[in-house]
Amino acid sequence: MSWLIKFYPDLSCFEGIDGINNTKIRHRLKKLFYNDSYRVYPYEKPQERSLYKYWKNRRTIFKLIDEGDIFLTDELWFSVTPENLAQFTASYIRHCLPHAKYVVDVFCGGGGNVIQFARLFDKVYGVDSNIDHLYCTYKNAQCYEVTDKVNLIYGDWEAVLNKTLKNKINQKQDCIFASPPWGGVNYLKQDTYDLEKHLEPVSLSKLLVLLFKLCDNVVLFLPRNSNLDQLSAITEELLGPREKCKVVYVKDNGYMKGILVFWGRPFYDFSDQYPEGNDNAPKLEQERDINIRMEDLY
Ligand code: MGP
Repeated sequence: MSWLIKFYPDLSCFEGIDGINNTKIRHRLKKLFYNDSYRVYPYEKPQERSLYKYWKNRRTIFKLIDEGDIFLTDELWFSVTPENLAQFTASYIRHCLPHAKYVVDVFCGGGGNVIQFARLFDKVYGVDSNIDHLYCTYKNAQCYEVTDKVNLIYGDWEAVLNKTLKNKINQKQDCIFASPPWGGVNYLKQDTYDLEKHLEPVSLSKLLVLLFKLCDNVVLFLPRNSNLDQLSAITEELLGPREKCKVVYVKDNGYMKGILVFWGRPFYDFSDQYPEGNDNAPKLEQERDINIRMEDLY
């Protein structure tokens, strides 16, 4: 049976790979399945020395990594969201958006976030323009037994969001998440990370312009040294002076890993769901609302 899967992998989870223009991509995908590419053998260090520190922390990336069914490219070693953080992100969004059905992960990479969203939502759409990464997401979702909740869409994020996902997302209820490439492991070399210059494939403002067109609830995972003044200025520019975003500094194992930035009222205004004094309202240890006019609100 396993040889059959090797020759005829189930590609039904993948969208955007049909048609004559995508022949090479389908061929590439089948080859990846056939060669069992990128499998992580948990006790073998990656060849690239700069990846050793990520390998040492491999069990924080995927807790099931020792089972031998996790798949990572070199780039994914350093960019996958560690499991605890992905779990926290998914459950915080679930609490704030109790009626959400769909979550879209725009640069889904190795599937760290996709897997945790799939556990808590009806459907997750994972988008990536790198077919090797989509393949890894699929394999990792298989390891966590969540492929039935996952749709993987190959293509440029802008085109996919505009064409394929526009009619599926409920603007008021669902959520778009993105952990875009930060430009590699050197992102900490500058004291402050410039979100307009260094974020890939486009600047923060360009990314947000499209995301806000599709959905009110947007969550980004960004470098811990991100320029908060830029976040504040861009929020004001795109949403007006009265809107704000919530910034949460997230740690794993005691170490700061990045910031989660939430746009959308349900992420900071709990008055509908939790009347005043109700202790069940989501609370975060380290959070900061960025607002242009803090004095108006407090
Ligand atoms: P890190 O800062 O490179 O490593 O990545 P660490 O373990 O904090 O070591 P230190 O030496 O910097 O203290 C920390 C986390 O940030 C990773 O696990 C990823 O979740 C995330 N991350 C890092 N990079 C370079 C990227 C990136 O390019 N894109 C995305 N989306 N996430 C990244």
